[in-house]
Amino acid sequence: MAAPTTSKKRSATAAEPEPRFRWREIARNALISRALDDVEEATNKNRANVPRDHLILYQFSARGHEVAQAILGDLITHRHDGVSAYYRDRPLLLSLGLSVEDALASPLGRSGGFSDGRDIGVVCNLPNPDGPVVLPMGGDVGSQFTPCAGWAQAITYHRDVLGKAAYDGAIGLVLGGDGSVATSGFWSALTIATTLKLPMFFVIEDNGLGISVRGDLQTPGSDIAANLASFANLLVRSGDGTDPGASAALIAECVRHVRAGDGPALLRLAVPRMCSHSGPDSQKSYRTDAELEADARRDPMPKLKRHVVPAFLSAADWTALEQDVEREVAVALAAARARPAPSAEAVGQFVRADESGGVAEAYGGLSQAERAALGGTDVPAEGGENLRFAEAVKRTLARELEVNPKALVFGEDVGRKGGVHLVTEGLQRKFGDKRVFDTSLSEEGIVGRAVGMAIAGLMPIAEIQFRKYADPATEQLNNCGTLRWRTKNRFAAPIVVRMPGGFGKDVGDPWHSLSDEVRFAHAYGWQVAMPSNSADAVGLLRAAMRSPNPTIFFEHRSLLMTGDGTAHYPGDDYVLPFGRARIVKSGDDITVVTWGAMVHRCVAAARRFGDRVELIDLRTMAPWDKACVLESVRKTGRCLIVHEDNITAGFGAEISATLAQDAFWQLDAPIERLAPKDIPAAYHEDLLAAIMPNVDGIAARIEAVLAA
Ligand SMILES: Cc1ncc(C[n+]2csc(CCOP(=O)(O)OP(=O)(O)O)c2C)c(N)n1
Repeated sequence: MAAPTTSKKRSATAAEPEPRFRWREIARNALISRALDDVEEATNKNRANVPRDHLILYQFSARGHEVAQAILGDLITHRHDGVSAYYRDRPLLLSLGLSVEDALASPLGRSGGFSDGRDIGVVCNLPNPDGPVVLPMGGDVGSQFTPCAGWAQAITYHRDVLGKAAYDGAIGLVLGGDGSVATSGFWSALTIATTLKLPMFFVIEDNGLGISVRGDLQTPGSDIAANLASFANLLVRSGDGTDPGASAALIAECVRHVRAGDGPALLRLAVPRMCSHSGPDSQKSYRTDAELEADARRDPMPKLKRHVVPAFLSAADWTALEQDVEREVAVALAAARARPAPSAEAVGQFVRADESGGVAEAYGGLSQAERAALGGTDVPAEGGENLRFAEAVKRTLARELEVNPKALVFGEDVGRKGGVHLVTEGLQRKFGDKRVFDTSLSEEGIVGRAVGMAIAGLMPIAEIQFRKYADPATEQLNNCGTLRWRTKNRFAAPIVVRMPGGFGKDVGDPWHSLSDEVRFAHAYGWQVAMPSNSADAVGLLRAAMRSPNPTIFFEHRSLLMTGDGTAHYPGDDYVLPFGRARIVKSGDDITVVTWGAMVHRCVAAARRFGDRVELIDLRTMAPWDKACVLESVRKTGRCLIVHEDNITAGFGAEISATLAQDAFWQLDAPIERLAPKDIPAAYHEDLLAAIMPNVDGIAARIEAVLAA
């Protein structure tokens, strides 16, 4: 973990009077930012003579934005402040402790830095151990908002539920451009922050352009502050981000408001974009010379100098500061260029947590010590009562809420109603509405919030009402999956996302019955479980809630709605490790591999063949138990894979490919798959039955493969 080279000397409290800004520091950070932009832009312009490894492929300047950010950074001093920023926010990061060398080395793709060459240099993060923390940024505009809402809600949780007074006065700060106010992430986070009155500060750096698109297409009239004037529970301010005095006053007012616990604030700061959108962007097609000149005249740097000299620094001090900065940047540039290229051998590390020991813990999730203290056993307890699937999940959630004070359960209708599948029924009454709660109707908000909470050290268990309704959360899910890898283990967000999917009791439809578990198995970084019975559900859900990796936990609708999957309760401490398939029944002549609700249909079909069928319940798709499947198929010589998801590129294709490669010489017949022929689940039971593999159909295919 890179140590910050500067540390924050002052700490802010809610009761602090009008802050005294450290204008010398502000000037230094703004000057460094400008000097970094100069160096990078010059290199990019003259790229013909520049060696490849001195080039910055994704160069974004903060030119015009830097003064307001440096002022803002001066007030972000609380140990538990969390900052969620975007690609034009390097000046703010400099004031939060980013070293100048890292600031240059990361865009150059050198070793160390934000990601050790894995991510573009403007997508930053800063796991300052003593805070403030800069959450891992995303490349997608708008994705920064909801994790910040999660961080802000986690502040209130640490303070009010866990009783940690040290969180008092901490805030979540999120920044975005004027284009970002059109994103769903912005509105989702605004809703979360205002409905819950969270300590969250939105800063919109309004340069009037989103690449080339004008602000009036992002929000009517181009002024998000004006449009939000009547938004409840929100302090709204707007001003000139090039005027240091005015910016400082507005920033101070908003920060004070949020730190005092008076709810969220939004500040729009008008700034010029004195640069192209990014290195390769030519502005010629969408900005006139007159517009460029007008923006150049709004340069905040001369205004900063006038504000600071002579009131806070002498002219000589300013000149000396400029010279210091020039030297510092030159030294840092030489050091950054001299850093070795990142190691290609290590590129596969940290897609998931490295649990081999000896590896530094990432920022986020439970600590190893907390996980160890929770304990657990993979030996199921004897004599447990028979429990239906939904009851088993509920009991597991309740138990974890009891033993892990950092666990939270939330989602749409999860609180008062107990979930539309009644899986969380009664949990809010028992554990209170801070730990089990309803959310606003935004899946992006549910998952993004979970990510922010996990980074803040909590164990969020989010419910998505139906698999299909995770679609709006796709961006957050994907970003969560890559988070550990792209920060080279600096950060992690181990969350659990529970989602019912698959056909119901004799009903289906394209909205409530999706079962495309393969999507998550295909995504980076996720664990995926699809249990077929309540005992496995208990063990896998507990494993997920204790895991350093994020997990998709499928709850099959037909198991929630019927008695299928009823099993003995395996105990309060039962943990079933991922990647351990179950041989449901042994047999000699064919291996049937399946998972989820299809297990029950396959059991019924297999019964017709006595000892000939070996039936494997895969239980988890990521990771999946290759060894178990291979061993079985090498023994039987035949394999049928049955699943409910589409046949084309379904998970069965992955299993087939593995078998074709690693068990080819032991096969006595072609590997077969039985799955819906790429038709969505239908409503009428006759249509649904025509699509889904059924007992007779499975039996017929087993017969055919045996005869092949
Ligand atoms: C979800 C998403 N869509 C599109 C893009 C491509 N893109 C990158 S920056 C940008 C414009 C953002 O403008 P704004 O939020 O105003 O920030 P500014 O660059 O002006 O500071 C776009 C469209 C992206 N990164 N993410």
